[in-house]
Amino acid sequence: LLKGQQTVALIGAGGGQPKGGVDHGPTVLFNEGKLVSQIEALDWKVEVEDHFPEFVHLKPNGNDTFGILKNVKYTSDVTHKIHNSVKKACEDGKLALTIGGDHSIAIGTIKLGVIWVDAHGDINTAESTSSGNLHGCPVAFVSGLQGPIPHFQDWLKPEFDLKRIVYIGLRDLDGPEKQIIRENNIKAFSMHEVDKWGIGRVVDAAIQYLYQTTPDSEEEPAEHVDGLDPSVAPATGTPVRGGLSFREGHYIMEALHQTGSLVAVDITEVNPELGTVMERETTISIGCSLVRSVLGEGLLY
Ligand code: 6HN
Repeated sequence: LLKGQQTVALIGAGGGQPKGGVDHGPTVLFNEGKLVSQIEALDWKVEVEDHFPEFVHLKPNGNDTFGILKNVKYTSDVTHKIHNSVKKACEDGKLALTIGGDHSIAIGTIKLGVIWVDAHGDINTAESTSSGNLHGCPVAFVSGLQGPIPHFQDWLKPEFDLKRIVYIGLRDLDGPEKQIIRENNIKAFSMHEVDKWGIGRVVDAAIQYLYQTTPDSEEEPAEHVDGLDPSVAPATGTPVRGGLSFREGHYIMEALHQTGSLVAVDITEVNPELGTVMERETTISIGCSLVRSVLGEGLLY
Protein backbone atom coordinates (compact mmCIF):
# COMPACT_ATOMS: atom_id res chain seq x y z
CA LEU A 1 0.00 0.00 0.00
CA LEU A 2 1.27 3.44 -0.74
CA LYS A 3 2.59 5.32 2.22
CA GLY A 4 -0.02 7.58 3.75
CA GLN A 5 -3.05 5.70 2.43
CA GLN A 6 -5.68 5.55 5.15
CA THR A 7 -8.89 5.24 3.25
CA VAL A 8 -10.31 2.45 1.14
CA ALA A 9 -12.64 3.63 -1.62
CA LEU A 10 -14.91 0.59 -1.85
CA ILE A 11 -16.46 0.60 -5.31
CA GLY A 12 -19.30 -1.80 -6.16
CA ALA A 13 -19.91 -2.74 -9.77
CA GLY A 14 -22.06 -4.96 -11.95
CA GLY A 15 -20.76 -6.79 -14.98
CA GLY A 16 -21.22 -7.08 -18.70
CA GLN A 17 -21.66 -10.76 -19.39
CA PRO A 18 -25.30 -11.74 -19.65
CA LYS A 19 -25.55 -14.54 -17.03
CA GLY A 20 -27.37 -13.17 -13.98
CA GLY A 21 -26.20 -13.37 -10.40
CA VAL A 22 -22.65 -12.06 -10.60
CA ASP A 23 -24.02 -8.51 -10.47
CA HIS A 24 -25.06 -9.17 -6.89
CA GLY A 25 -21.46 -9.84 -5.84
CA PRO A 26 -20.91 -6.42 -4.25
CA THR A 27 -24.23 -6.45 -2.40
CA VAL A 28 -23.60 -9.82 -0.78
CA LEU A 29 -20.01 -9.00 0.14
CA PHE A 30 -21.10 -5.67 1.64
CA ASN A 31 -24.21 -6.95 3.45
CA GLU A 32 -23.82 -10.65 4.23
CA GLY A 33 -20.02 -10.60 4.20
CA LYS A 34 -19.98 -7.44 6.34
CA LEU A 35 -17.00 -6.29 4.34
CA VAL A 36 -17.12 -2.67 5.48
CA SER A 37 -16.82 -3.45 9.18
CA GLN A 38 -14.14 -6.05 8.46
CA ILE A 39 -12.04 -3.41 6.72
CA GLU A 40 -12.70 -0.87 9.47
CA ALA A 41 -11.52 -3.43 12.01
CA LEU A 42 -8.15 -3.35 10.23
CA ASP A 43 -7.96 0.39 10.97
CA TRP A 44 -8.95 1.72 7.58
CA LYS A 45 -11.55 4.34 6.83
CA VAL A 46 -14.04 3.12 4.26
CA GLU A 47 -15.98 5.17 1.74
CA VAL A 48 -18.56 3.12 -0.14
CA GLU A 49 -19.59 3.98 -3.67
CA ASP A 50 -21.92 1.27 -4.93
CA HIS A 51 -22.85 1.69 -8.59
CA PHE A 52 -24.81 -1.54 -8.65
CA PRO A 53 -28.26 -0.14 -7.74
CA GLU A 54 -28.15 2.49 -10.45
CA PHE A 55 -27.28 0.01 -13.21
CA VAL A 56 -28.89 -3.30 -12.32
CA HIS A 57 -32.32 -2.53 -13.76
CA LEU A 58 -30.75 -1.24 -17.00
CA LYS A 59 -29.25 -4.60 -17.92
CA PRO A 60 -30.32 -5.22 -21.53
CA ASN A 61 -31.92 -8.37 -22.85
CA GLY A 62 -30.59 -9.07 -26.29
CA ASN A 63 -30.52 -5.91 -28.41
CA ASP A 64 -27.39 -4.26 -27.11
CA THR A 65 -24.89 -6.04 -29.37
CA PHE A 66 -22.00 -5.29 -31.72
CA GLY A 67 -21.33 -8.31 -33.94
CA ILE A 68 -20.97 -11.25 -31.57
CA LEU A 69 -20.27 -9.02 -28.54
CA LYS A 70 -23.09 -8.79 -26.01
CA ASN A 71 -24.26 -5.96 -23.72
CA VAL A 72 -21.95 -3.44 -25.34
CA LYS A 73 -23.49 -0.08 -24.40
CA TYR A 74 -24.44 -1.33 -20.96
CA THR A 75 -20.90 -2.55 -20.23
CA SER A 76 -19.41 0.64 -21.62
CA ASP A 77 -21.62 2.74 -19.31
CA VAL A 78 -20.79 0.65 -16.23
CA THR A 79 -17.06 0.47 -16.88
CA HIS A 80 -16.86 4.18 -17.70
CA LYS A 81 -18.46 4.99 -14.37
CA ILE A 82 -16.09 2.67 -12.49
CA HIS A 83 -13.16 4.09 -14.42
CA ASN A 84 -13.96 7.59 -13.15
CA SER A 85 -14.41 6.37 -9.56
CA VAL A 86 -11.12 4.44 -9.53
CA LYS A 87 -9.24 7.34 -11.11
CA LYS A 88 -10.62 9.80 -8.59
CA ALA A 89 -9.86 7.50 -5.63
CA CYS A 90 -6.26 7.05 -6.77
CA GLU A 91 -5.79 10.77 -7.35
CA ASP A 92 -7.10 11.40 -3.83
CA GLY A 93 -4.52 8.97 -2.37
CA LYS A 94 -7.08 6.31 -1.48
CA LEU A 95 -6.80 2.60 -2.17
CA ALA A 96 -9.39 1.82 -4.86
CA LEU A 97 -11.00 -1.52 -4.06
CA THR A 98 -13.48 -2.54 -6.73
CA ILE A 99 -15.84 -5.43 -6.10
CA GLY A 100 -17.45 -6.99 -9.19
CA GLY A 101 -19.42 -7.90 -10.99
CA ASP A 102 -17.65 -9.89 -13.61
CA HIS A 103 -14.25 -9.34 -15.10
CA SER A 104 -15.43 -6.91 -17.79
CA ILE A 105 -15.05 -4.27 -15.04
CA ALA A 106 -11.29 -4.33 -15.65
CA ILE A 107 -11.96 -2.31 -18.80
CA GLY A 108 -12.52 0.54 -16.36
CA THR A 109 -10.06 -0.24 -13.58
CA ILE A 110 -6.71 -1.12 -15.17
CA LYS A 111 -3.89 1.22 -14.28
CA LEU A 112 -0.13 1.23 -14.35
CA GLY A 113 0.93 -2.34 -13.81
CA VAL A 114 -1.24 -5.35 -13.14
CA ILE A 115 -0.98 -8.76 -11.55
CA TRP A 116 -3.89 -10.66 -13.04
CA VAL A 117 -4.85 -13.74 -11.04
CA ASP A 118 -7.17 -15.84 -13.13
CA ALA A 119 -7.86 -19.18 -14.76
CA HIS A 120 -8.55 -17.24 -17.97
CA GLY A 121 -6.59 -14.76 -20.05
CA ASP A 122 -9.61 -12.49 -20.67
CA ILE A 123 -7.76 -11.24 -23.74
CA ASN A 124 -10.20 -12.16 -26.51
CA THR A 125 -11.04 -9.69 -29.26
CA ALA A 126 -14.33 -9.36 -31.13
CA GLU A 127 -12.74 -11.61 -33.73
CA SER A 128 -11.34 -14.28 -31.45
CA THR A 129 -14.15 -14.63 -28.90
CA SER A 130 -16.48 -17.55 -29.39
CA SER A 131 -18.83 -16.60 -26.51
CA GLY A 132 -19.25 -12.88 -27.27
CA ASN A 133 -19.05 -12.27 -23.51
CA LEU A 134 -17.20 -9.10 -22.62
CA HIS A 135 -15.73 -10.54 -19.41
CA GLY A 136 -13.50 -12.60 -21.72
CA CYS A 137 -12.16 -9.44 -23.42
CA PRO A 138 -11.01 -6.66 -21.04
CA VAL A 139 -7.25 -7.01 -21.58
CA ALA A 140 -7.69 -6.70 -25.36
CA PHE A 141 -9.90 -3.63 -24.92
CA VAL A 142 -7.58 -1.66 -22.65
CA SER A 143 -4.41 -2.47 -24.59
CA GLY A 144 -5.68 -1.63 -28.05
CA LEU A 145 -5.40 -5.22 -29.31
CA GLN A 146 -9.09 -4.64 -29.92
CA GLY A 147 -9.81 -1.77 -32.28
CA PRO A 148 -12.55 0.83 -31.66
CA ILE A 149 -15.91 -0.50 -30.50
CA PRO A 150 -19.05 1.64 -30.36
CA HIS A 151 -19.64 3.36 -26.99
CA PHE A 152 -16.24 2.35 -25.58
CA GLN A 153 -14.53 4.45 -28.20
CA ASP A 154 -16.24 7.54 -26.75
CA TRP A 155 -14.21 7.37 -23.53
CA LEU A 156 -11.71 4.50 -23.41
CA LYS A 157 -8.10 5.32 -24.28
CA PRO A 158 -6.57 1.93 -25.08
CA GLU A 159 -3.12 2.87 -23.80
CA PHE A 160 -2.29 -0.01 -21.50
CA ASP A 161 1.11 -1.47 -22.34
CA LEU A 162 1.03 -5.28 -22.38
CA LYS A 163 4.51 -5.32 -20.83
CA ARG A 164 2.80 -4.18 -17.64
CA ILE A 165 0.63 -7.21 -17.00
CA VAL A 166 1.60 -10.51 -15.41
CA TYR A 167 -0.79 -13.43 -15.26
CA ILE A 168 -0.81 -15.94 -12.42
CA GLY A 169 -2.92 -19.10 -12.36
CA LEU A 170 -3.83 -19.51 -16.04
CA ARG A 171 -5.27 -22.89 -16.97
CA ASP A 172 -8.15 -22.35 -19.39
CA LEU A 173 -7.05 -20.27 -22.36
CA ASP A 174 -8.94 -20.26 -25.64
CA GLY A 175 -6.75 -21.25 -28.62
CA PRO A 176 -6.54 -17.71 -30.05
CA GLU A 177 -5.73 -16.33 -26.58
CA LYS A 178 -2.68 -18.60 -26.35
CA GLN A 179 -1.53 -17.22 -29.65
CA ILE A 180 -2.13 -13.60 -28.59
CA ILE A 181 -0.16 -14.14 -25.37
CA ARG A 182 2.74 -15.75 -27.22
CA GLU A 183 2.84 -13.23 -30.05
CA ASN A 184 2.80 -10.29 -27.68
CA ASN A 185 5.34 -11.82 -25.33
CA ILE A 186 3.06 -11.35 -22.35
CA LYS A 187 4.46 -12.52 -19.03
CA ALA A 188 2.39 -15.42 -17.74
CA PHE A 189 2.71 -17.98 -14.96
CA SER A 190 0.21 -20.76 -15.54
CA MET A 191 -0.70 -23.32 -12.89
CA HIS A 192 2.13 -25.38 -14.37
CA GLU A 193 4.67 -22.81 -13.16
CA VAL A 194 2.90 -22.51 -9.80
CA ASP A 195 3.28 -26.28 -9.37
CA LYS A 196 6.85 -26.22 -10.57
CA TRP A 197 8.24 -23.24 -8.65
CA GLY A 198 5.77 -22.77 -5.82
CA ILE A 199 3.68 -19.70 -5.28
CA GLY A 200 6.43 -17.81 -3.40
CA ARG A 201 8.87 -17.82 -6.29
CA VAL A 202 6.18 -17.12 -8.86
CA VAL A 203 4.93 -14.06 -6.99
CA ASP A 204 8.48 -12.76 -6.43
CA ALA A 205 9.21 -13.12 -10.15
CA ALA A 206 5.93 -11.43 -11.09
CA ILE A 207 6.59 -8.46 -8.81
CA GLN A 208 10.19 -8.20 -9.96
CA TYR A 209 9.09 -8.21 -13.58
CA LEU A 210 6.60 -5.41 -12.99
CA TYR A 211 9.14 -3.25 -11.21
CA GLN A 212 11.30 -3.53 -14.31
CA THR A 213 8.58 -2.80 -16.83
CA THR A 214 6.70 -0.26 -14.74
CA PRO A 215 9.35 2.22 -13.66
CA ASP A 216 6.99 4.35 -11.62
CA SER A 217 6.75 1.29 -9.39
CA GLU A 218 3.06 1.27 -8.73
CA GLU A 219 1.03 -1.75 -9.47
CA GLU A 220 -2.50 -2.89 -9.36
CA PRO A 221 -3.38 -6.50 -8.81
CA ALA A 222 -6.63 -7.92 -9.96
CA GLU A 223 -7.62 -11.00 -8.01
CA HIS A 224 -10.23 -12.92 -9.83
CA VAL A 225 -12.18 -15.40 -7.78
CA ASP A 226 -12.01 -18.05 -10.49
CA GLY A 227 -8.20 -17.95 -10.23
CA LEU A 228 -8.87 -20.02 -7.14
CA ASP A 229 -9.74 -23.67 -7.27
CA PRO A 230 -13.51 -24.28 -7.34
CA SER A 231 -13.14 -26.36 -4.17
CA VAL A 232 -12.34 -23.14 -2.27
CA ALA A 233 -14.41 -20.67 -4.34
CA PRO A 234 -17.21 -22.65 -5.99
CA ALA A 235 -19.88 -19.96 -6.59
CA THR A 236 -18.37 -18.48 -9.73
CA GLY A 237 -19.55 -18.46 -13.35
CA THR A 238 -16.61 -20.07 -15.12
CA PRO A 239 -15.03 -22.48 -12.61
CA VAL A 240 -11.99 -24.45 -13.76
CA ARG A 241 -10.48 -27.28 -11.74
CA GLY A 242 -6.82 -27.34 -10.79
CA GLY A 243 -6.62 -23.76 -9.52
CA LEU A 244 -4.92 -21.91 -6.70
CA SER A 245 -5.42 -23.23 -3.19
CA PHE A 246 -6.86 -21.16 -0.36
CA ARG A 247 -3.40 -20.33 0.93
CA GLU A 248 -1.89 -19.65 -2.49
CA GLY A 249 -4.63 -17.09 -3.18
CA HIS A 250 -4.08 -15.41 0.18
CA TYR A 251 -0.31 -15.57 -0.15
CA ILE A 252 -0.53 -13.51 -3.35
CA MET A 253 -2.58 -10.88 -1.54
CA GLU A 254 -0.18 -10.73 1.42
CA ALA A 255 2.82 -10.45 -0.86
CA LEU A 256 1.17 -7.61 -2.75
CA HIS A 257 0.44 -5.85 0.52
CA GLN A 258 4.10 -6.12 1.39
CA THR A 259 5.22 -4.41 -1.82
CA GLY A 260 4.06 -1.05 -0.47
CA SER A 261 3.05 -0.19 -4.03
CA LEU A 262 -0.63 -0.98 -4.29
CA VAL A 263 -2.98 1.57 -5.72
CA ALA A 264 -6.00 -0.55 -6.53
CA VAL A 265 -7.46 -4.03 -6.18
CA ASP A 266 -10.31 -5.76 -7.99
CA ILE A 267 -12.20 -8.78 -6.70
CA THR A 268 -14.48 -10.21 -9.37
CA GLU A 269 -16.75 -13.09 -10.36
CA VAL A 270 -18.37 -13.93 -7.01
CA ASN A 271 -21.79 -15.16 -8.11
CA PRO A 272 -24.14 -15.64 -5.15
CA GLU A 273 -26.81 -17.24 -7.32
CA LEU A 274 -24.69 -20.29 -8.10
CA GLY A 275 -24.07 -23.40 -6.05
CA THR A 276 -25.48 -24.73 -2.79
CA VAL A 277 -26.03 -22.58 0.29
CA MET A 278 -22.70 -23.72 1.64
CA GLU A 279 -20.83 -23.10 -1.63
CA ARG A 280 -22.29 -19.63 -1.78
CA GLU A 281 -21.24 -18.86 1.80
CA THR A 282 -17.73 -20.25 1.26
CA THR A 283 -17.29 -18.01 -1.77
CA ILE A 284 -18.60 -14.85 -0.09
CA SER A 285 -16.32 -15.52 2.83
CA ILE A 286 -13.23 -16.04 0.67
CA GLY A 287 -14.01 -12.83 -1.25
CA CYS A 288 -13.90 -11.00 2.10
CA SER A 289 -10.82 -12.78 3.41
CA LEU A 290 -8.85 -11.97 0.24
CA VAL A 291 -9.65 -8.31 0.83
CA ARG A 292 -8.50 -8.54 4.45
CA SER A 293 -5.29 -10.22 3.32
CA VAL A 294 -4.44 -7.52 0.83
CA LEU A 295 -4.97 -5.00 3.63
CA GLY A 296 -2.39 -6.77 5.79
CA GLU A 297 -4.34 -9.20 7.96
CA GLY A 298 -2.26 -12.25 8.66
CA LEU A 299 1.10 -10.51 8.47
CA LEU A 300 3.02 -10.04 11.68
CA TYR A 301 5.07 -7.11 10.40
N1 6HN B 1 -14.28 -14.64 -16.86
N2 6HN B 1 -12.44 -17.44 -22.57
C1 6HN B 1 -13.86 -17.57 -22.31
C2 6HN B 1 -14.63 -16.47 -23.05
O1 6HN B 1 -15.86 -16.54 -23.01
O2 6HN B 1 -14.02 -15.61 -23.66
C3 6HN B 1 -14.13 -17.53 -20.81
C4 6HN B 1 -13.91 -16.21 -20.20
C5 6HN B 1 -14.23 -16.19 -18.73
C6 6HN B 1 -14.01 -14.82 -18.22
O3 6HN B 1 -14.71 -15.55 -16.13
O4 6HN B 1 -14.06 -13.51 -16.45
